[in-house]
Amino acid sequence: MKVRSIALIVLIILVISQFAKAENGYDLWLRYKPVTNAILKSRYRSMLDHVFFPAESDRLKVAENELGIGLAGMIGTKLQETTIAQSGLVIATIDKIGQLKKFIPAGTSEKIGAEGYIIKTVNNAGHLTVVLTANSDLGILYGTFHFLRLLQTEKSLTALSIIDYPKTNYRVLDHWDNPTRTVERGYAGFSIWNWHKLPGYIDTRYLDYARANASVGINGTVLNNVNANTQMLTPAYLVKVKALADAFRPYGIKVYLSVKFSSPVELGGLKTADPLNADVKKWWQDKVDEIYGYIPDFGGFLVKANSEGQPGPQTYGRSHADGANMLGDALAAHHGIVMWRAFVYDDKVPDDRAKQAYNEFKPFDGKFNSNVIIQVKNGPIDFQPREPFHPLFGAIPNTAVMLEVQLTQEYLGFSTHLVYEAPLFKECLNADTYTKGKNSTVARILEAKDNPKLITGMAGVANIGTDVNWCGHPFAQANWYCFGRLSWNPEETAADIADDWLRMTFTNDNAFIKQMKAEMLQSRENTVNYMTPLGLHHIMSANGHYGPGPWVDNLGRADWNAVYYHKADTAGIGFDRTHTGSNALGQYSPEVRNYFENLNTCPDEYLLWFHHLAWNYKMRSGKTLWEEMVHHYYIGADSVKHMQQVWNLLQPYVDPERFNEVKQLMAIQYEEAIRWRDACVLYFQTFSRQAIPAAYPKPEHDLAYYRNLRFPNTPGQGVN
Ligand code: BDP
Repeated sequence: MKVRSIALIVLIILVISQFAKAENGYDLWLRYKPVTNAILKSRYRSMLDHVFFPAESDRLKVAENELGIGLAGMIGTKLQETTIAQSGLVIATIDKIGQLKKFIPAGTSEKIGAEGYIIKTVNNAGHLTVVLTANSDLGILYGTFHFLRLLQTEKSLTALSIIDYPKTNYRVLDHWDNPTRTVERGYAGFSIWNWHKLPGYIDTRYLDYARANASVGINGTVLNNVNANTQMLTPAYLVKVKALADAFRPYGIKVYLSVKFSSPVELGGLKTADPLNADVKKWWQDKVDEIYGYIPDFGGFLVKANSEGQPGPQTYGRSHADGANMLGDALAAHHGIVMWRAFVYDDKVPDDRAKQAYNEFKPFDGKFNSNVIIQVKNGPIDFQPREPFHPLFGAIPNTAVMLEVQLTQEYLGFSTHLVYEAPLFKECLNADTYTKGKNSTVARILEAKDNPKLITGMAGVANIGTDVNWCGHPFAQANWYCFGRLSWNPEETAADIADDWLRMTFTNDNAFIKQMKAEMLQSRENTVNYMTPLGLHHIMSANGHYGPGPWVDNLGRADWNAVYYHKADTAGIGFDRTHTGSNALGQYSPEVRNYFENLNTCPDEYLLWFHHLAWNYKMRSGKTLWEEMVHHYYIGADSVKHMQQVWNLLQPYVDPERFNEVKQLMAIQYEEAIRWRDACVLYFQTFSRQAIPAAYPKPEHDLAYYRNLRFPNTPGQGVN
């Protein structure tokens, strides 16, 4: 009896301790689990048992606190403060590192600027010391996260020589969050901003959000939807915005607001929002001054104007430059900026929507104020699984330009599909625009290397919500993470970032890393294959964009319909954007234009984006276009099955909670991939009039079945 009750107690303790270890994903990549390599751990311990870290400011206290959590978790030591001479780790701004200054090479302080840092192992009078130094407290904060990452990824500390600084100025998350707490295109629950409880209640989630952002160098957050509600500019909301700004400040994060161009009418009672009208200018100036009264380091405005029904300067016969500069003038004295979106398309449907942004902005190159930056989506249509780079990159060399990417997976399977987006972002960043000769990459343009006086930046549409793991899918966290890393340094590789993220988020075990990294790097191509292979685009279902809808042909305007984009008929398929078609290719440099226009060089990946081709067109593979398309749909779906198999094999390396969560999500992804495949193949078959090659399994249902499926209440259709 006694033995049995002891056994029971032991069992209960075991169960409880399992629970205590439950991994729900909340800690993101900041888990700080014990270092598993015993030799490394003891080296870390002997080096880091004494630290010099004078932390006077709020920002330094945040860094010191993070270091404390990290060291306690990873090597089980407490922060012991001592003198520089006795420390194995010295963290302080350059003016405070005393005799260790001699180890900082001449010119480095200028190079790292206001946000960069140096991490260097030096011989400190006979013993090795890691010096982490910067010009500012913010540099120290970023450097501290980098230092912790070295431990998280189990790197040696004995010969460090890191000089790191951001290559862009504004590294911003755009939340498409509404005051109702719904999130437009959000698939991870509701908005994390609890407007009702603000300003009185500061949820610890806000601080964890700020920590996560600071850990990857994100320095700004636009709190509300680009389809902006004017409420945000009222005093009742500004005090709430101020509370968030105060909470984020120690982490180096500024807040921004999306504003509606017609606010002077809707909030101010004016008759017009004409940007050249004196009363309108005054209204905005007063509003901006009021905001800075609450938030002295407010970041500025994000504006969606004359797009998808939003008002803008063109409503009053004025240009984008007139509108943006008027707001820029109002913000200038406070050092705020305007992020003016180039995602414009108005009610007059053009011959090709892909051309509209270029046509509207190119004439105004050099006409924007220096605190205005044009925010350009990676491709000319709309965050599709694959698009060529946007022709505006490099086309407006005298205008500040920032890249906008979408982290939330509106067109990439919501939060049930595993899609690592860094390869997508890198495809755009590495694209050569040839606008200043060879090697005029988008990354180079974003970094303003040829025009250093321009401000620079990158924006990511956030994939964050109230789900306990923040992003809905454990692997979607990698998209938040890689956005930060790439906005800090667009030259980093998708593979290196995935490597770090996997180590920090799961384990340092190389067997796991090797296989899962390969799956992550392949995942975006998988999804392109089962959704939109060979340059197809915008064939998602109407409005909610959930699942396939290549048949959509009844929406209010031509360029909202799938049929507008694929143009399939019995003769062939694809959007002719060459000189015989819309000539959207005419917006690119001659080298790029020729490359895509010439069928001998145009990569298969972009084929139907730029060309309308016959179903029997011979592909490089020897297959016909029809056969090739079918092949891509099938290998796309098969690749998800492969990913499932790999994941199952990796079970021993992953905690049960996240293992099961990902396993279930992959099963959903597989089902949806099959649905995409079968629906698209059957639909396009009505035009090609050719059989699905016998080698492939036949679709389970007929086309009518897929067309009639309805999915009410799919997430992401926020109420503004
Ligand atoms: C589209 C989304 C829409 C956004 C729009 C934008 O479907 O909800 O408002 O982008 O970027 O992809 O403004």
